[in-house]
Amino acid sequence: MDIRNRFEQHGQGHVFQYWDDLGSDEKAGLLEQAEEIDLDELDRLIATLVKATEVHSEINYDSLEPALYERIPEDLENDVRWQAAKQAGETALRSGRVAAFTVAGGQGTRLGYDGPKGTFPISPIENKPLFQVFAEKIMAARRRFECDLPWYVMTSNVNHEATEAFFAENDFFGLGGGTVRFFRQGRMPAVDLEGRILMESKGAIAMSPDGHGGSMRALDRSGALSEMELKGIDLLSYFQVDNPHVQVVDPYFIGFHALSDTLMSSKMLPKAYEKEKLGHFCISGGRLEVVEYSDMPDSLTVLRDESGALKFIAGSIAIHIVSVDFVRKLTKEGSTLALPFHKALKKIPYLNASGELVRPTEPNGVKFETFVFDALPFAGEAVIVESTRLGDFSPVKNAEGVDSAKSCRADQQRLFAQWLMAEGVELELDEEGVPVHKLEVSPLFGYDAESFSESWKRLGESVDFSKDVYLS
Ligand code: UD2
Repeated sequence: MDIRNRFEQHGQGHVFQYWDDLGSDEKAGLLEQAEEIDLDELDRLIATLVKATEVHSEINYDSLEPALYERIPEDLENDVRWQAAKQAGETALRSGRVAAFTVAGGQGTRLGYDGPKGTFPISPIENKPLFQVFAEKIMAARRRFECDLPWYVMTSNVNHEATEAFFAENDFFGLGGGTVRFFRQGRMPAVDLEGRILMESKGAIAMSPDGHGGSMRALDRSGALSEMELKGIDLLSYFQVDNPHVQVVDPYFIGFHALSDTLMSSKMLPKAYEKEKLGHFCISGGRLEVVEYSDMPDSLTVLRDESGALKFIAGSIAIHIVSVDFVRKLTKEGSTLALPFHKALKKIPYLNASGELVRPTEPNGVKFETFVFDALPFAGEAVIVESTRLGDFSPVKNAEGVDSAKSCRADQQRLFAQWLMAEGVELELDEEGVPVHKLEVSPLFGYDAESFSESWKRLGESVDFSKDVYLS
């Protein structure tokens, strides 16, 4: 068999070691996985990322400079540039140029939750799952801007069926099945520290999602990109499934992008503390780069300017506007703009030489991933727009502590309290600024200060905040 020979030639013949013991379904499954692997590419990755003693970096850390960004003006309402951006963003939304795009292919290992992360219950009273929170924000934006605003959700082999089933069971949260489109990202084999492909069973290679950078290729291969072009959608509002605070479509941000010549824009937050786990927006060799927190030398992470502020303060919160044209350019046959692979050392269950499954307690292998922000250097002019923490970012990543469900629910309530207090409501807060009685606002009632204020004024009835309150 030709494919077996190819694996032999690349030193990966063991993948078919148990071929004769496999049933026909298992054989078909293994062949399908094997066909997906580009062995030449894998050889290159093993040589450069697994076996090389020194990993080559394009970035010269000695000359790295912080990237500039659009700061939120003190008087936002009267700032000419920001208001022009808002207007441009609203116009783009009203003319149906925008689609929401969620990357939801990750495995959620740190959270310790079994199931697609988007099904994780997160709202403080109603326990709405992450997907429902986004769905309601999308619905609210459709109503406000009178547009179709379709939603594209990238899944992976790990969670595709479960994600689709979850939306079907919940009647697509009222959005209409035809307006939510799911597609799978690609996957990559994991290898051990010598570069041998790891097997998870006799008939299956240990494969994992190819990173959120895989979204570019997956948009193209799934046909979603062509579909968007046909519908006249040219802007994608990109966000991660783990962040219920995100403004799924933010007119200011969309507008800054639309008014510029860039092909990809990003939101930033000033880092809350030195080691916060956010990528850093930097300029390297004249181009915008995001340097991931794990790659940034400590000496730069802690560096401060004359005013005492962190020098590399602009943190990436993984919210972008991506032009559809850009995805086309990146994925075009023969494009030289390939996103680089990164390696992640992981504990990967594997079949040992005697054919037994081993669950390692120490990292034993490498997974390969691409990152979407590595497209930024190819996007032209850098457009980075500041956001507010409560207004856009409080992710659910860990089972406990920072970025956990608990911290996220507290942040949601801080935000809702902020909106209410701006309307003159007095609330009892604990010493951490969280309302003593639970508070939840449906995105259909208000998804930002402005939309909340409008609904609140229309409500015209008094609300008793001495008990838990859900405004919907
Ligand atoms: C990411 C960023 C970090 C910061 C932070 C904000 C990277 C490498 N780092 O950190 O700089 O912006 O987010 O929260 O991205 N995903 C897929 N497919 C994959 C892998 C991931 O869809 O193959 C999705 C995943 O479902 C999640 C998101 O990408 O929505 C982030 O993935 P992560 O949890 O690995 O990223 P994290 O927290 O290390």
